[in-house]
Amino acid sequence: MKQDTSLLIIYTGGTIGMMKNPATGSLAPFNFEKIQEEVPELKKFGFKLDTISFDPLIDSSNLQPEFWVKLATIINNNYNSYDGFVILHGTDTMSYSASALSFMMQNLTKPVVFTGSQLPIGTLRTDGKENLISAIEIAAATDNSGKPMVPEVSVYFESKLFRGNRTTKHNAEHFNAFTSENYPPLAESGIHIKYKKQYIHTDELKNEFTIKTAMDNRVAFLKIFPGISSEYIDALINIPDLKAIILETYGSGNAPTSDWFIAKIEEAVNKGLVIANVSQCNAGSVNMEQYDTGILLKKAGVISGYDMTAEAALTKLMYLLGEHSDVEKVKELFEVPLRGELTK
Ligand code: ASN
Repeated sequence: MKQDTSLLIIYTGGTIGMMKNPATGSLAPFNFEKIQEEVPELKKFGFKLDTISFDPLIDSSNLQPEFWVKLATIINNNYNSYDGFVILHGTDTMSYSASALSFMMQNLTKPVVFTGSQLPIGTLRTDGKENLISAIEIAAATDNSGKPMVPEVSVYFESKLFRGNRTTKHNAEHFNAFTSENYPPLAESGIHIKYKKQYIHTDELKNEFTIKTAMDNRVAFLKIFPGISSEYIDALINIPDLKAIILETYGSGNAPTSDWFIAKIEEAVNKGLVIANVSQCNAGSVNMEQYDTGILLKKAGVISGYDMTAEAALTKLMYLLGEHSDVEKVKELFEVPLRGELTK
């Protein structure tokens, strides 16, 4: 760690900073000063820790794309003044935000670590303290040459640091709320924090840091299920101005082979919609060449999400549609890794 390290903590809300509303018994966010009171250890870091709090603080289930723009703008405005950023965020949509930010930020060379907790920081058995303290340590960590250890968007939770756009919230009960089935952890903490340098993105990025904020939300999910009807698909593909549909398929990218189903997908492609294929499984990859049930989708013009999470696929499409009006360009870029979000 450098002598004059400075970090910015951006507090957006989430369970980590909530306490019980005595009237209703439900959890609502409280301010950052309260967090500091609960974690006096923060003073021991011995470097500059500044804080920006969102107003209002939100339960992350209320998140909208404008929130990502606000977050990216705060990082952009403060980029040159800090060595790294820690974002305190609700767990429910943390993987969406980490994915969105990874695409919106261009030429990132500093750590942006998302964390939160399953139990509020004021409760005895909270996981919030360890998550917060370790996330700060990771955001401040440098290698022997003084370069940040993890210059990418990551999620720290329950002793593991993951690439943000590879994560999914998979557990509503356990402290290990997040999983990254298709990419190994970037670091693991025990007595020491062990960084897995071979998995961390450390390419020299010469261009200046910028953000892109034109997220286009005219995107929809279509989860395939036994019994899906043509009316259901019709309703979706006829949404006015819809630009893209993410098909959540079975296994390695499979869907029904019925003529009516394939005809509906072809109809959507011919209307100019981007139809992308991600798997309902957390682990493994879409391979539309493995079974007849996938080949027909490919022939109909469906593009592959490979091993991308649904969260990464959604936010990547919002980002690409915001940046490019040419549908073919969107399709081309969707299938290539932009921030380490997919493996081909
Ligand atoms: N509902 C909370 C949120 O996402 C859940 C949490 O943070 N554990 O804001």
